[in-house]
Amino acid sequence: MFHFSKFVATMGAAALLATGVSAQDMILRSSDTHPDGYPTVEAVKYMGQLLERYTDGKIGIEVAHSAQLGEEADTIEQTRFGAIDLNRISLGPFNGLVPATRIPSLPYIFRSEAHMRTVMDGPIGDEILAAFEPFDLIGLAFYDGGSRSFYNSKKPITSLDDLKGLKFRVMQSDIFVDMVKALGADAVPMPYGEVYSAIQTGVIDGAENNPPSYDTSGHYEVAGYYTFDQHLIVPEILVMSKMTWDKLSADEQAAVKMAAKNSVAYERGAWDSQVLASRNKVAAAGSEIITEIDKQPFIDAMGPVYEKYVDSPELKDLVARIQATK
Ligand code: GTR
Repeated sequence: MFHFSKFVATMGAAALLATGVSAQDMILRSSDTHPDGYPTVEAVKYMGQLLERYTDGKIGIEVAHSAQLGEEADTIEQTRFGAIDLNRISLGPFNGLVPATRIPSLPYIFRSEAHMRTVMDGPIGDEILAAFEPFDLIGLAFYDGGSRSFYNSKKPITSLDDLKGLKFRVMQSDIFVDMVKALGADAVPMPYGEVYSAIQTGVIDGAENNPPSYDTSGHYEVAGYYTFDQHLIVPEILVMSKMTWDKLSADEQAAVKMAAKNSVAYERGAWDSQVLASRNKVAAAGSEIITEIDKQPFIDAMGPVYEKYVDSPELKDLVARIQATK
């Protein structure tokens, strides 16, 4: 949906002419669960600046951060129906809708964050972006969401044994429920915005996320033990509503794609600095960060998850191609 700039509405065209200020014809509204200043929020703002430049000021972007437009699972539907133009969101909540997103959401599918970036920058990333179109969404670009690890309020986790009996919040996708079960713990799928109070009130013992989310959500205040087991490296995606996309001219569509692609390096730069800043901040606040952990038993436990979700020849091939990517 396009929104005429508030600026035009309040000043009126005559006033604009008089002041020589040009206003955008359309503002695309973009959703993000994270607060202002978070790398993904800043990257979409940066994309907006590029888009304004590429369209001679005609199209801009307004980022509705801090889940103002709803929790991720709900914003997917709103984006499909055109109530939200752009959405920066994890691939996780798409697992039920877009089968190809299951593969980069599998535990330990990427050997490292660098491997993830290489895969998503190449032909496999393009295929996954294209897989959104039948679901009324246009995949524009992938951002980095780092590695996700477990944190909890009870005790330091240094081995699989320590996970037993603990209950963790996961994103709303069955893959993550099965992943936690395969590791011997319990999982509760829950919207991101409910996690803080669920830990605080003891409904769950902890959750799993990357250091910037652990920091900016405040979860470190209620769950002081963070273990770098790095079980997931789930890319973030920026999608556009196909309803919005279809209203753009071919030139405008190309400008949107280019602006999105050219914001990726910006996000990655901001991401890398934020990971360091968040690690330092939570450590200074008293979190115990456990980095010495043997990941091999965690990796070995994931067999049943792969068996269940890599359930077609196409998905098996995708896994093999990701693993073969250097
Ligand atoms: C963050 C991710 C969000 C959201 C959140 C969650 O790392 O950037 O898009 O998926 O995790 O756990 O819900």
